[in-house]
Amino acid sequence: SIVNPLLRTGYHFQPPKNWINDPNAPMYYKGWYHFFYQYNPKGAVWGNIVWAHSVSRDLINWVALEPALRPSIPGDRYGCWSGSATVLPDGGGPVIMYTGVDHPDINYQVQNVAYPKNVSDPLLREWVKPSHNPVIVPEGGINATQFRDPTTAWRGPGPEQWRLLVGSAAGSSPRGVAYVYRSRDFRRWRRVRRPLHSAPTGMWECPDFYPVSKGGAPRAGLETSVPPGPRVKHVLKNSLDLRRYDYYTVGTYHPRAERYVPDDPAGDEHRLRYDYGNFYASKTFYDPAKRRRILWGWANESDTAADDVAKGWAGIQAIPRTVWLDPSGKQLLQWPIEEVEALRAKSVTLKNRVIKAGHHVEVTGIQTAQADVEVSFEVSPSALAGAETLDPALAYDAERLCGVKRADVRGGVGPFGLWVLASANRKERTAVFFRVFKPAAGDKPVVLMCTDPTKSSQNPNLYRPTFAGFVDTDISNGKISLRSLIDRSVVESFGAGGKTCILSRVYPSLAIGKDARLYVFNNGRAHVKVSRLTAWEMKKPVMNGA
Ligand code: DQQ
Repeated sequence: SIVNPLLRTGYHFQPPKNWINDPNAPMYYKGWYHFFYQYNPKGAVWGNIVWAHSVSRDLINWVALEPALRPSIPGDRYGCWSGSATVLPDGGGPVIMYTGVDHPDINYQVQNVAYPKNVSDPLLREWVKPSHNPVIVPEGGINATQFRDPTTAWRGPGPEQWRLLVGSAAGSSPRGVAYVYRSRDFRRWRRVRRPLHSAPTGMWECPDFYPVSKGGAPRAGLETSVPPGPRVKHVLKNSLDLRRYDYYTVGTYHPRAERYVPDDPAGDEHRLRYDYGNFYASKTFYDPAKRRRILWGWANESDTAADDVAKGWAGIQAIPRTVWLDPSGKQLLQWPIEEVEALRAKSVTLKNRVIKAGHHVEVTGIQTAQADVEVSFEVSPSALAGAETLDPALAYDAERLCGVKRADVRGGVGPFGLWVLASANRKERTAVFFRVFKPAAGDKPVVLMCTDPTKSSQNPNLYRPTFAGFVDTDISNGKISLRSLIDRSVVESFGAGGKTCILSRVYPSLAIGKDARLYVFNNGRAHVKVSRLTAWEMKKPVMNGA
């Protein structure tokens, strides 16, 4: 089969060809952002995994270097899997801890360490693996086939000051587990007997653990070793192997006991997600240059493996996001890093445009296959009384709710939002929208955010589930905002200033290149006002020489 090359993303991180998956060891070092990722140098399917390496001054324009880690020692002969970097204090340079597979059939996993050959090279081109690898092996009943993805290390009390987590699974159900290891030198690691935390979710891949500032300046991040305190909470994120999504809890870290307790006792069941779409194996790092914490996440393809082979590539990284704690303390907020705005080119703006019930308006004057759209909606507060009632059986299941109440199902207040990557006849369109439900007595209205790609393409061989999350926002003033980053075969949306995010991969067959259009739609019974909408064409950055 032939896949239209115009479906390849323009400003999302990608190598020129082949398969990519997890982000690895993001860091800032001597004026450069470093990004490593799981990469198959031989094809567009998973396998032969090495650590590819790119560097950037701005997290947007990328230069590809030689792979940093490839199988070369007994401890990684069958693969260099995911891991993280720790930049040592006082000019000590960075250290990478990563998972090596040292046995082919059972995927026996160990943890290795690697150092730059030359810490004064800001590009960190060459990495060496000391002969004392592996430095952590599965012992004491740990399942050797479910033991991987070491985190960035942080410092705590005691002589073995460094700590990190390794993701695992224990028991037959099994529980997801994050084991803590301590070290003074990144060479000898000792496991703390009880894990930092565990939950009945299945295997935890790619754990991430970091402090966030409570009541701090908006968007401010904290260095990974900042200890807990009255103004510092911690976040634990895990990637669910079985469900293929990343979830997190906000909670309290107790360094002496090496325990973490989520604030919401049901947090491991309710499962706040960074993203309710296609976003996995994510990882954050602290950027000392701009004092922020940045989140990277992998977005897999949702076409067929055969199409990936035909394209010659598979997988992208989401646009890096700044993450910080919402003032409520209950969840995180995310926003595309400000640098992405440097790609904004020609724009159009709509102001105070009323979209009547059942109507839509096209946004014309720019090309929108590769665009950034920011929109503020307003419904009159009195119209909120006309919102639909929420089926109690679906009240906790955003995904099912959106599966039933798709973009084309007429509502009361909403569905309203954007049709992106739409064809001129609108046969193809991906809907990104909100739908408001009447509150139970005394509560605030419930806001659902959805991406509905069921009409995104005429191509029948695509995986196109609806994606959805609730938005914990007070819409009683009638206002809500949406931002969507559109990039040819990806739509990355941020609801209510980054409270709820959804990334979706779509592969139009008509709405490609110049033929892609953008609309605002309202399929509810209440009028909706677009108080302001600006859409920008996005330029193509330097992307690894592609
Ligand atoms: N991908 C890596 C593993 C990790 C998984 C292998 C998550 O280390 O657990 O490519 O996508």
